[in-house]
Order: sequence, then structure tokens, then C-alpha cells
Amino acid sequence: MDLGGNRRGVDMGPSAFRLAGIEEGIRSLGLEFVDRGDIPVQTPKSRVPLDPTAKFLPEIAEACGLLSDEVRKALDEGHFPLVVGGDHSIAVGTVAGVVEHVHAQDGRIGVIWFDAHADMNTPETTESGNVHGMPLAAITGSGPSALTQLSGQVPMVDSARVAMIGIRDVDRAEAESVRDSDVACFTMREVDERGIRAVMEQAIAHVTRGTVGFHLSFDVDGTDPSVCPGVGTPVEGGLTYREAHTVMEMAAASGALISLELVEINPILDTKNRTAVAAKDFALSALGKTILHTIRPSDRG
Ligand code: 4U7
Ligand code: MN
Ligand code: MN
Ligand code: MN
Repeated sequence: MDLGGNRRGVDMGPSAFRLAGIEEGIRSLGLEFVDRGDIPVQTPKSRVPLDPTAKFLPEIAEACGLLSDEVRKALDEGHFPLVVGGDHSIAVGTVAGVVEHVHAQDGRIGVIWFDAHADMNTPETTESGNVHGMPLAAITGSGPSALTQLSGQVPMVDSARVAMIGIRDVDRAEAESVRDSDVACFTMREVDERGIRAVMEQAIAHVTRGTVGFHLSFDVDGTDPSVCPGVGTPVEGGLTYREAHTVMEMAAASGALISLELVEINPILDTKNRTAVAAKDFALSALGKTILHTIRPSDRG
């Protein structure tokens, strides 16, 4: 789906990701791979949005509902959901599905939000009207009910169980929402000053306290634009290639990663599919690939 952002082309992200060799990579870890295909997204009747404060919200909410059901089914069947976007508005559907699965066993989840942006806007605070700037607000209970009420549970996730990493571009009103919430915001300054290992240790501790585990929502624009150039909203000064791998390796080693999504891969703005290839390599680290050996699911906590 590309309806959540203003640069077209992220809807081609999943094709680029498949082409980058995710199936081969996952099989080489000794894991089973099932491609559940693409989620159908309505083509809006007009590219002129009806509501300029939440562009294409009905189409986005519908796609998120379908995605949610797919993610829930995958988890119910004992699979690990790897969701590939698409613009970041899809996170509302992914998280709704995980929450529905976990809630059936009375559990709660945490979320690690890897991104240059906080994605905490609402139709009231947004300067762009783009829904890909709103998913974390919706997940933590603020914003249009078409999004906040996608799972049976509002909020889907307690903001005190959310950690953001890589943040370096936040709108003025949005920053106020971040400060007023209980979200743990590890900006690039924390990464620079304390190092990614210390930040990730604290983030994992934060999102696993009292939860059954966490979802990792990985916006590729969290990395530096030199690492992932194929993104619609690049921001200088992001995580290095190795720091991004450390995030994924520590997520895998925690044994608490329930689901993973990689979003905002834009092949139209990329060079030679570099961004999708990097995203694929990051995903493999999150699935247990290390330089010298593989963490099998049976070895996990
Ligand atoms: B992404 C922005 F104004 N904050 O709301 C907005 F700067 O999913 C950017 O993180 C949102 O890529 C970026 O439109 C959304 C903007
Ligand atoms: Mn549902
Ligand atoms: Mn994002
Ligand atoms: Mn972003």
C-alpha cells in the first residue's frame, strides 16, 4: 500500500523484498517459509483525498483490517509473522492482529518502533495529512476510531510499553504528544551518546516488562540514508548498517520477539534494490542469523 505517504512507490516494496531473496535467506537458516501473498488494497476513486487531515483513511483502515486478520491467523497457526510494506500506516493492521492473537490468551504486548520519525500525529496535529505519520498514535489509542478500534482492545498497546529508537525528525505538536505520553523515546542523541547496545538493552527491558513479548516495527528510514536510500522521507544522521544489525541481533537474542515488520521501502527512489537487500539482511538477523551461527527457534528463551 502507498496511500499513507505522499511519495508513490512504497507499494512495490514487497516485490523488491521478494526479489532481494528473502525466501532463500530464510530457508538457509533452516526455517520454513510461507509467502501468504499480498493484501488487496482498494484503488481510491480519486487521488484527491476526501479528508485532507487523514488522507485515504477509509481505504487504509480497510486494508489494515484484512492485514490484521492475516497476521492473527499466521500467529494462531504457530508461525512468525514477517510483514513487509508498504507505507507505515500498515503497522496499525499488523499490531491489531498480534494484539488479537495475544489477547485471546489474556496477554499484552510491547512495541519497539525503529524510525527516524515518531509517527505520533493525529488528524488534529498533522501538518501533512499523511496517515503514515499517525500509526503509533493509533496503536496507543489516539486518532481516528477507524484505526484505534481495529482490534478488540483500545488502546492496542499501553504507551508505557513502547520504545522508539532512531528518532530525529518530529513535528512541533507531535513532539508535545511524545513528551506527554509514557513512550520511551530513544532519539539519535541517546544512540550517539550511549551506544546502540545500551539503548537496545533498555528498550527491550521496557517493552517486555509484564508483556508476553514485543512487536518490532522497523521503518527503514530509521537507518542512515546512505544505508537505505530508497525511502520517501529520508533524514540525515541515522543508524549505521551495523547498528541496525545490532538492533535485530539483540531482538532475536531476547527470545521475546513475537512479530516483525519492515516498511517504507521505495524501489522507485532506490538504486539497484539496495534498500530492499539491506532490509532483507536486517530481517534475517532478527530471525536469528549471526555472523558465525544461527540461533534456532528451539534455542530461544
Ligand atoms: B514515516 C511527518 F510531517 N511527521 O506526519 C508527517 F514530517 O512512516 C513525517 O515515519 C511522517 O515514514 C513520516 O507527515 C512517516 C512529516
Ligand atoms: Mn479482525
Ligand atoms: Mn514510520
Ligand atoms: Mn519514518
